[in-house]
Amino acid sequence: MLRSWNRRQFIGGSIAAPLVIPEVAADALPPSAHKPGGEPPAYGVPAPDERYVRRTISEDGMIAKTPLAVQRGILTPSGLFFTRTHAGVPRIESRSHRLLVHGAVVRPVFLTMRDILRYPSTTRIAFIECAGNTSQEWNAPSGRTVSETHGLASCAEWTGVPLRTILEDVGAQATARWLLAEGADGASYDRSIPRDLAESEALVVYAQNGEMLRPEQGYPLRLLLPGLSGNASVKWLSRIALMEAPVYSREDTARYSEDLPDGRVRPFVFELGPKSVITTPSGGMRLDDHGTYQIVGFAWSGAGSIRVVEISIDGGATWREAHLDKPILPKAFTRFTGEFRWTGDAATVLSRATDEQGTRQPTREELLARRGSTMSYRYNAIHGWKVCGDGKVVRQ
Ligand SMILES: Nc1nc2c(c(=O)[nH]1)N[C@H]1C(S)=C(S)[C@@H](COP(=O)(O)O)O[C@H]1N2
Ligand SMILES: [Mo]
Repeated sequence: MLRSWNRRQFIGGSIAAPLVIPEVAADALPPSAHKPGGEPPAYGVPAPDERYVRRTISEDGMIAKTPLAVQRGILTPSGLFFTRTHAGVPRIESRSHRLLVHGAVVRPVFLTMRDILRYPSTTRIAFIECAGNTSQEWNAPSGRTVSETHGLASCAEWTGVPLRTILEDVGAQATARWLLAEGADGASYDRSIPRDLAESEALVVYAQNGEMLRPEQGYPLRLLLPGLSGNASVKWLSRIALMEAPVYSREDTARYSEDLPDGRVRPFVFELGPKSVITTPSGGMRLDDHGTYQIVGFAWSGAGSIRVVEISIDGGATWREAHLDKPILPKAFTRFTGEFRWTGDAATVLSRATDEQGTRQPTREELLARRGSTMSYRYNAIHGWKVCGDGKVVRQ
């Protein structure tokens, strides 16, 4: 069979001589080329060979981690987005869901999803990271794969209504410096959030990666606070109360406050520093032969966009700049790549990110010196993988 889709070639705008296409013997064609294929499914799913691509679910079912090693671009597919719940995934119907906005406002309202969809909307890409991501590294470094160590962070495109628009609409009073966000799940989950932090970028989100939210991401409505600790992005959002002071809820106090080295407690900590991790090669992989490999990873910062990522292949003795793929978006995953020649000797690969504020990801020693080892949240130190002499990749 002669395949002739390329009979003419255009050079400088004029038509060149016809190309001679080499012939291909019929039996050299792949079997799939001999017959018509099947119908596409009405809602597509990954190819059968990709069935191993799965979130890892904790024994109690409250945590599902993203398989970052096989995330190929900056957007986490919706079905692989990490999920953290405190009382499981509730089943909520869009048609009966309501958002109550009240407290220090001129016009308290119950908004239906139809009301929400009538507000002017906007779309942006942002990561969410659980404050507990990589928390095992504080005291007992463990975790074999990058999903185990860093899988409580994911990135998606979100669509919704700026919180500011809703606050203006209900006439939020100037004295209301705090808001309480509450979810409709069984966790009685509520968080007090400083209004200035929330109002600048927060979205009341109903869609993710171009379709309505997945149930585990908060269907039909969630808060998204780009760049801030994940627990502030309240899912199954059912109430926003405007207040003059925080309520000191369980989540505000027993959970997401921080013990300082001097014994005091710091409540309402939301910021996330620059962080990066190499996803290829990473724990559990194996290099086949000596030669050149591509290093791939993700970097992100709650403070804005990533300015530089550096890679070391000698355990931190020397560093060189990684290539950053575009787009480089604020408070989103940035994909970085670099080259690695594996000669067969053991090697340790590390990455460190610097964000637009000029803040550089610390070493573990620097982080512990600064924040003490009793910490359990917001660990963001440099992480490494060791390529052993037999090609096996394990944690550093
Ligand atoms: N209503 C409600 N919102 C919630 C939670 C919850 O348990 N209930 N978990 C929080 C925590 S701790 C995190 S890290 C993020 C995780 O968002 P995701 O599951 O969409 O990744 O949701 C937050 N919002
Ligand atoms: Mo979290």
